[in-house]
Amino acid sequence: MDNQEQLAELVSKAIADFSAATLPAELEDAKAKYLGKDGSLTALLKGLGRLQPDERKTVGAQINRAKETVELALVTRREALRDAQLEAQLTAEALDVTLPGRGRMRGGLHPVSMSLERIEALFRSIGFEVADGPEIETDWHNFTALNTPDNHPARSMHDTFYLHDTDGKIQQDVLLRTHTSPVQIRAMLAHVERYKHLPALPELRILCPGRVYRVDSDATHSPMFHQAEGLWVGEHVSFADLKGVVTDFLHNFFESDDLKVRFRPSFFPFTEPSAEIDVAFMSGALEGRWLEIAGCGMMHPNVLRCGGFDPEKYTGFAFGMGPDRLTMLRYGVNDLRLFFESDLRFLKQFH
Ligand code: 2U9
Repeated sequence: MDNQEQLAELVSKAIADFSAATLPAELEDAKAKYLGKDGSLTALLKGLGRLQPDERKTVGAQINRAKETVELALVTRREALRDAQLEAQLTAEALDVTLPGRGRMRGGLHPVSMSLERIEALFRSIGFEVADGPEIETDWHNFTALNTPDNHPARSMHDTFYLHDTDGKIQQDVLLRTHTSPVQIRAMLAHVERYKHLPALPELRILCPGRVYRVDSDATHSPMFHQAEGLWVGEHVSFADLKGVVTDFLHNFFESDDLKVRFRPSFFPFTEPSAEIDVAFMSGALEGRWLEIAGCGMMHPNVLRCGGFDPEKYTGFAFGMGPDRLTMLRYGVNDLRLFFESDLRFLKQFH
C-alpha cells in the first residue's frame, strides 16, 4: 500500500469512528486518536522530518489534505451531535402551551380587617383622621401619660409584656403597648406642636386602630388582640357629643336601627367621668341581652395636659372598642381563637 492509500484508509477510519460516536465525550476520544498529541495523523506529520526535501513536500501536502478532511468530518459530527442533543431536550421538556392556566387563588381580607376598615371608614365620614404608631412603646406613653399610677396592676409583669435587653434583664421602660392610647398621646403632642403658633388649637379628631398585647390567653382572650380607640378634643366638646358619635357609629357598624345603646357609669384612669357602652339587639339570636361592647369617657385633665392641651381651655371625649369582639357579634362567631388559627375553612366564609 502506498502513502496515498494508507492516508485514504486512515481518513475513512476516522470518519467511521466519528460517526460511531453518539456522545460528545466519545467524539472527543475519537478525535484524540487521530489529531491528538499521540494521534496517528500527528505522528505522520512528525515523521516528515525524516524524508528527503522533495518527498517531504508532496507527502506533507497529502497529509495536510487528509488532516483537513478529518477536521471537517469532526466539526460536522460535533454539530450533528449538538443538534441531536437539543432536539432530545426540546422533546423531553415539551410544554403544551394550549393547556388552560391553573388560575389564581382568590385572596380576601381577614374578618377582623374587614371590621377595622368599616370602623375607619365610618369615623372618616364624620371628620376623624386615622393615626398609627409604634407597637413597642415607652412606659411613659403607655401608662404615665394616661394617668395610670405607678402601683396600678396593669403595669405588673402579670399583665404587660416588657422587653428584655441583650443580657436578659427586663427593661422596665420598654413594653408592648397594652392599648392604642399611646398613639393618641403622640397625635396630641404632634397636633399641639404643629398649631402652637395659632391663638387657639384646631379641633383634633383621631381614630387609632391596631394590635395591642396583654398577658392573657383563653377562649375569650388572646395575648395579641385589636383595639380601635378614638378621641375628639376641642373647646366645647361634651359628653352629649360622645353619646351622639358612639350611638350613631354603632347603628352604622351593625347596619341596624333595631338596637339599643346604654351608657353605664364605670371607671378608667384616663377618663372622668367614665362609662361602659352596652348594646342590645332587638332581633336575632342575642335579642334583648345587654352586651358590653366598648368603654368611653371625658378625657382626664391630667391626660389632656400630658398631651399638651390646657385642660382649663379644652375638653375632649375618648372611647375604646375591641374590633375582635365587634366582629364576633357582627358575624355570630363564638370563639375568638378562630380569628388567629388561619384555618381557611373558617376564613373563606367571609368572602
Ligand atoms: C387618650 C385618652 C383617653 C380610651 C378609652 C376605653 C375607655 C375602654 C376598652 C374597650 C374594650 C379597651 O378594647 S378594649 O379592651 N377601652 O374601655 N378606652 S376610654 O381613652 C383614652 C385614650 C387615649 C389620650
